[in-house]
Amino acid sequence: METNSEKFAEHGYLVVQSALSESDLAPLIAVVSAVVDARATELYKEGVISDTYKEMSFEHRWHAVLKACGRENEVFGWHTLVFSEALFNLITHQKVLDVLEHLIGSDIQFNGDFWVRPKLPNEKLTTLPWHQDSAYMPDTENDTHLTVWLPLVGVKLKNGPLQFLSGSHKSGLQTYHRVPDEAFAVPVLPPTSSDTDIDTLEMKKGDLLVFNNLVFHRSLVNHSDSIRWSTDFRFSRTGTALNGLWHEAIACPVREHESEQCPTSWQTWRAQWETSSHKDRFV
Ligand SMILES: O=C(O)CCC(=O)C(=O)O
Repeated sequence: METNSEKFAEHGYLVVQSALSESDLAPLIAVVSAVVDARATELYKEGVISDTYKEMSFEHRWHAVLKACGRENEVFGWHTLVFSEALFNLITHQKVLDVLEHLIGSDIQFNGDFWVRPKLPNEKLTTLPWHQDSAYMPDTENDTHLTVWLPLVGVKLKNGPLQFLSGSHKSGLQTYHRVPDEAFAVPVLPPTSSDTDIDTLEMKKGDLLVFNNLVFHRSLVNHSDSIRWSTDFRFSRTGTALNGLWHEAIACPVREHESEQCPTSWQTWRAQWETSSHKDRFV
């Protein structure tokens, strides 16, 4: 039977089913819910909305708030808003790092890149075309950078899953250009033809997806009436150059071979964050 690391080397991505439990994800979901609550309350106090939709579920409330004030998401993902100990605990969670250790060894750094994505129904902003992450991270194509992607709700074809082109990482980084009306650069040569196999990843809450920086993937439109919430963070082997990436200032080691421990504490990471300037550039 193929091991996880063989599967990963072959496909460029790997889904580990039921890697996390409800209680592992609950603290971050509580942080996100508190952000939604604070924003709804603020808009209510300003008289912009006449209801805070408090009784609505995690999957519906933020969308209801935005609809009520005739707004849309302003950004594709939340960063500063969700900076918290709960986020740090998930990034450094033993179950997450155990999966990564099988792929890149036991000296692991968190690259500093994290997002919580509120993917709204029928929204263009969070519908991403085929891309390789290195296309958006200059000078990373010669190293391995891993994205861990965790659904915070179940993901089905209807609510905008990720799709992957298995093995596409083996051809290296392609050339990208900007096209009118697209927020993201796209590959000059389309990575698919009529006979390309496309893998659509329907995932349950608790499943963990990990993919590398060269594999082609995209994020489909959410055709449901609820929000497809997810979170993602990036890692590499400790010492991998981050070459001035925007998140380098908050990179930190998270697993150390010698001690088999997480060498960074929440207090240390928070102090790093406080002195970094990038937190003011992101929502
Ligand atoms: O979460 C999504 O919908 C898109 C994620 C993605 O494409 C990425 O992290 O590169």
